[in-house]
Amino acid sequence: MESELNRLREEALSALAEITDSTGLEPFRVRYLGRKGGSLTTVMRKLAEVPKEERPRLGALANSVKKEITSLFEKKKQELADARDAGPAVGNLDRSLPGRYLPVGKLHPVTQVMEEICSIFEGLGFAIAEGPDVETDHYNFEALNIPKHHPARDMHDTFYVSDSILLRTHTSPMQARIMENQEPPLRYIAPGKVYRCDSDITHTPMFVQVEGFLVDRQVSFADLKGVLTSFLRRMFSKDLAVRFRPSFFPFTEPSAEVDIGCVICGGKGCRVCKRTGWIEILGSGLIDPEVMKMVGYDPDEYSGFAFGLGVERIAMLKYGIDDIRLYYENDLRFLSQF
Ligand code: 2NL
Repeated sequence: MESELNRLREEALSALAEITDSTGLEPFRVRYLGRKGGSLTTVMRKLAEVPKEERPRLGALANSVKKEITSLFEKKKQELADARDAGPAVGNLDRSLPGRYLPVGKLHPVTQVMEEICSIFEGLGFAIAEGPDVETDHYNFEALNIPKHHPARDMHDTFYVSDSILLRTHTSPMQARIMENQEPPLRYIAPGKVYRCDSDITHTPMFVQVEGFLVDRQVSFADLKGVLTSFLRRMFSKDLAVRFRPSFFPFTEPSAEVDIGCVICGGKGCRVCKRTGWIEILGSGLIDPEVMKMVGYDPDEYSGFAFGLGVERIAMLKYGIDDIRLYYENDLRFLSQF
């Protein structure tokens, strides 16, 4: 047994010397020091079989071998850990330095909400069309039943580039172009930037709109109500209250503004809904027969509805933002929250 212990000691010490990284530690411990089936444990069990008078000497020897291997094993473990902390020997590399900051960008909150609006309308069968920001007076106004000197032009606070060229005040010029070039049935939305010379807590000179229209045979106001109610309930909540209130737009007749139950106070009345419990969210209506004629459709054959909404306003309600100018000040402390 004595020779067996010495042989085991030699073997363990050379095995330990060959370990060069921490993955070798556990197999070594199990093989030599393990309680179940470890070599030392197995040899020490045999102490019971040796003659009584030999037992104290062999027991002490076995213990010292075990102690030696255990302490060398612990030393090895510490050496490997120190080597790992010191890192590879590459110049004066300081492995305790913090890692490099990798900034991760995000979409602007207005873009996120615009994409959400577009995907809901895509789900309702609408296609997406984008057009130029710089438009002609014809598509921005004339084709939408807003002739020169019409009072509705005053509402639009237009930025003119020249007498007949301007920054679009809404995205509906795109829809006039589509109607001129395609035959019904049509279902389109036009998202994009629009420009109006106006700036205060609820207005910025540039804002994002989504306008849409549907033209087919026998389209009625009920279709408009159904599509817009579905959209708003998908956007806000399944049981959202929605109401349609008579209004006026030059390109639609009849026209309606759409209100939703206040998403801030739940309809009880608060500052955001001005104590009415309702918030105006959309403009809409059945496309005026004059517009249908202008784009070459027979208003007796086809009818349609159209609507428009401001994306910043919807994002303000969704996220509880109270000043529209925050979107465009480019302060990352604000923008990175979405
Ligand atoms: C708004 C605008 C509305 C439209 C926009 C529209 C009209 C036609 C074709 C395509 Cl003829 N789009 N847009 C129609 C009705 C109302 O409202 O600024 N609402 C908050």
